[in-house]
Amino acid sequence: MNRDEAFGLYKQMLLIRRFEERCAQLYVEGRIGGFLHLYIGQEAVGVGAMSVMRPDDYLIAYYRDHGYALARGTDPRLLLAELCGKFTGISRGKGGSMHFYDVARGNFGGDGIVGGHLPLAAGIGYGIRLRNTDQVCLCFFGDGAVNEGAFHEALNVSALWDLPVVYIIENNRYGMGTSIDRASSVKDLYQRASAYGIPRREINGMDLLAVRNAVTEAIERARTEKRPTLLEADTYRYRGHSMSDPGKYRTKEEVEEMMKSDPILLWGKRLLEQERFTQADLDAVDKEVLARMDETVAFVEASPDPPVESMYEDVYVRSPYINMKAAEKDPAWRAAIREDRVPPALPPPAPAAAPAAAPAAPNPAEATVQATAKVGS
Ligand SMILES: Cc1ncc(C[n+]2csc(CCOP(=O)(O)OP(=O)(O)O)c2C)c(N)n1
Ligand SMILES: [Mg+2]
Repeated sequence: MNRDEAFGLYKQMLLIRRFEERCAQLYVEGRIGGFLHLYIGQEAVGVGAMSVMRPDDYLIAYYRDHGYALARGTDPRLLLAELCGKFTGISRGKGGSMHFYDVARGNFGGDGIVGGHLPLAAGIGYGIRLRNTDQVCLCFFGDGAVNEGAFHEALNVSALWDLPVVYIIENNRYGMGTSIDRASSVKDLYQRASAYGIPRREINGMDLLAVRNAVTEAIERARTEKRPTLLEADTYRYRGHSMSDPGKYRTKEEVEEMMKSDPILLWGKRLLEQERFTQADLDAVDKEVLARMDETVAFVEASPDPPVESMYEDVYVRSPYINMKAAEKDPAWRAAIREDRVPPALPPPAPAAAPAAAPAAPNPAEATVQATAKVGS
């Protein structure tokens, strides 16, 4: 990795952090509806893994999915618009936080059912095998998913059919308010792969370089040997499970202790000590990211709400498996299948010279808001 690339990854992690801090604010203001699960603290996993994928590879993830879309290069304006239910959103405002899809970038999105997308990842892997390409699929999920039957089904067929899928557990120690100690008989979650003869490894998920190295090795195995891997990235979420979680199942001291190994701080330290960047360089990029967020919010504020008719759109797809003759007699189907609804062309982001309006937290790890709003998932 060269110096510019190292700096670019810092900027990506910072963009995710600042994007989500802004999301928390907008949620409290009632401008984001539905659920909101923040990735803050876990950025090194998504950014590290994404940085070694090829543009034609695939990813599929769980509901804590903002970081993957941003690291994969989806425009933050489309993502924030999605969160605010705007028609300019990446899923036309119908998906919200848990459903950031971007087909052009091979992003099969977030999934709200714990473990539900693991068999889909196996299916993507099977599709790759059938087309006989050397693509791979990365599949991200939480520690809670390893106790779901779907995890075991997916791992079994992936090993049996030699599927090029890299399964990545983001072990943040809790599934909602239940600690891993109360949920799993085996604490080393990666060892579960041994039951299926799948290569496995545990990594420090706060260390971007460790993530990159392990994912590089796993991707190489998937591409060349067509074999799956299970990685367990040890990480931590600073915020509650979702915005409605007051976090009473853990102590403030525990959270503060974990923040000492904040992935952005650690990577920033590396840039200063090994790559000859200065603190002024890091501050400047933070300003640039904050200005980009102001611009993102302005775009969303100027965006229209979805028209009522759009409620009936995006319900069906044309498919060889559907009786098209019967379907096309149905006016609702015909309305739903309109194919002229492509996302609007976006103007390029303005140059990032404007000073940030939102106050910069001096230390990204300190900017925590334990907001309480709706009760639920
Ligand atoms: C099948 C299923 N069971 C329960 C839920 C409710 N639920 C939503 S998130 C969650 C916790 C999952 O924790 P984990 O997999 O560790 O991911 P994290 O939120 O910690 O990132 C639960 C139980 C669900 N969405 N789907
Ligand atoms: Mg968890």
